[in-house]
Amino acid sequence: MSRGALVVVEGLDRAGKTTQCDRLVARLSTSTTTKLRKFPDRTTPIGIMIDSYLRSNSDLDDNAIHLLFSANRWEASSAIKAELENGTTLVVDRYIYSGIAFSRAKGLDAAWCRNPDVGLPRPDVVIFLDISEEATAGRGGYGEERYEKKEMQRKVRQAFKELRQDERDAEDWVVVDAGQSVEEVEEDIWRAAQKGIERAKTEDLRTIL
Ligand code: Z5A
Repeated sequence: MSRGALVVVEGLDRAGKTTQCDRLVARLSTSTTTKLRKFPDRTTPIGIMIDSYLRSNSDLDDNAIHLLFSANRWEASSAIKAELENGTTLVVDRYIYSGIAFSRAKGLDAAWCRNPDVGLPRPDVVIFLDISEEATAGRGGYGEERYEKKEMQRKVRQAFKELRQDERDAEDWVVVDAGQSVEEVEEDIWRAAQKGIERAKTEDLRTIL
């Protein structure tokens, strides 16, 4: 039995990650054991602190919240490795790239932002849902949380663009046009996910460098 694939979905707020992760999990589940994970995981003690910050119920230093987001991933790292080794394919809604992009958008140093996540499981594929901040601003629920402001989202989009060019993992990224219909985006994501699933059949799980 080969290991499961680690499929990460990234994108701006309201890009459609939740909608598409649910569809991808449903579709993969017909042929393989599949599980959805979402970061931040707001159910853990660290996640509860993050949730309070995102809802603007508490304030934290930019460096401190960055480290909490990373710690929230490390909390799950052993379970993620075990699940992948057991053959479960994981679809992960946001991962280290959101962590770096949002903190970069606030002006934190790129190398500093990445360091806390070095050593975590590396995705077999990172599917980026690309859409303009103008388009997401018109979608349901926009504006409810701390970062959902056009100027912040513009900076986050630029930070994601720089991340996709980072030679340490540029090969992992697939960009999908998230401005299409839900069904069209689903098809593009399905094709992109195959890249990670094929990699998992032949390669060991890698770690974030
Ligand atoms: N953050 C961070 O700073 N550092 C980190 O390390 C991590 C995260 C991991 C919470 O994330 C915040 O944490 C986030 C980044 C930061 N910034 N903020 N604020 P979250 O993932 O919990 O929340 P979110 O980004 O706002 O995700 P979301 O609300 O779950 O949005 P989404 O999943 O991308 O979209 P959706 O729920 O699937 O769809 C949104 C709406 O659009 C909904 O009404 C859909 O019906 C509609 N939709 C979806 N697809 C389409 C298409 N194709 N056409 C038209 N309408 C559509």
